[in-house]
Amino acid sequence: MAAEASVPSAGTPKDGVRPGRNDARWLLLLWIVLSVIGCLLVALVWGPHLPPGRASEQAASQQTDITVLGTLATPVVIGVLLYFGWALAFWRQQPGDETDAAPIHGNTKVQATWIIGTSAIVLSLAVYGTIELIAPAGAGSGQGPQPVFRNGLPPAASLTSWSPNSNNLLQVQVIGQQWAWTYRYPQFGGFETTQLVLPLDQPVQFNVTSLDVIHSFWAYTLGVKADANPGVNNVAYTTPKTAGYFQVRCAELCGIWHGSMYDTGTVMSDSDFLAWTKATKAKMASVTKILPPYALTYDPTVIPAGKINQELGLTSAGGGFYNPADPEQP
Ligand SMILES: [Cu+2]
Repeated sequence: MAAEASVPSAGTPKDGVRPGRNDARWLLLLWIVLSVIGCLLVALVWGPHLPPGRASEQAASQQTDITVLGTLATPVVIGVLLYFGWALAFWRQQPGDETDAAPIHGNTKVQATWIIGTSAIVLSLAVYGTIELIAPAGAGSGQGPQPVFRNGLPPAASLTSWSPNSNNLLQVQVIGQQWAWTYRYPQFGGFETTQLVLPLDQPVQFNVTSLDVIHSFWAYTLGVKADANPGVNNVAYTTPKTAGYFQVRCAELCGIWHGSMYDTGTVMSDSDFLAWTKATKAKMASVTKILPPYALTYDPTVIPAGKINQELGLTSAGGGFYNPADPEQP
């Protein structure tokens, strides 16, 4: 305990100065009692309410990590505040006392305690943090096109079909564009929609990309945050554990309407999810057939604008899709 640093080497009880030895004992006792209370409060009372919650496996793992870090930091914070408060209350300059305090240096016990204590805390947290960052399938973060940390999840066996509880990951492509998210479901005919719907308790692989600038797909209550880069497929995993709604935001300043890249996703039962995919596939059929074929990345400059305009009954000058090859368009 750093309190020993305050022990005056030649301190005397005269002139209203309290004996240092008692201070150290009191500080140590108070620190232990307050730390035990503080750690219990942080771990058991505050912990379950810390973000990002427990709506997915990845989110739950992140909440546990934050609770562990918060609990370990509590004795440190209490130690600093207690020492500071004690110094203010009892070690302040006495009225009429113009002398300096006794100089202290070279306290080997305090120095060794400090160096060993802080080294142990920092190094053990570095190991814990590193393991936790990668163990739960990359902790929900984007791992690039070839994810190393899969947490036992299999690669997608089929890109043309999916059924619940199969050995085949559900693929959801997240496409960022100024200024909206769209989602493509390759295993259900490749339809593209503005609704993000996921089945409960099923592992999901997000393939995140962008059509223009850098965005960041942030479904924070699912514990997922992955950059959406043009020309890059960025893979992130989640397994939703709570049915209901979750928020999606863009976490990368991507232009003037960045703030409007805000979505509400839905987690529903397997049967509801399958019914939704069936209905959406049918509803979007006319659009799906003019979309570019499903791919992990897209080059928006080669999207067949003419074909799309033709399918939609628009002329190229009629305000249809922007075609950079068309000199009539701005
Ligand atoms: Cu954005």
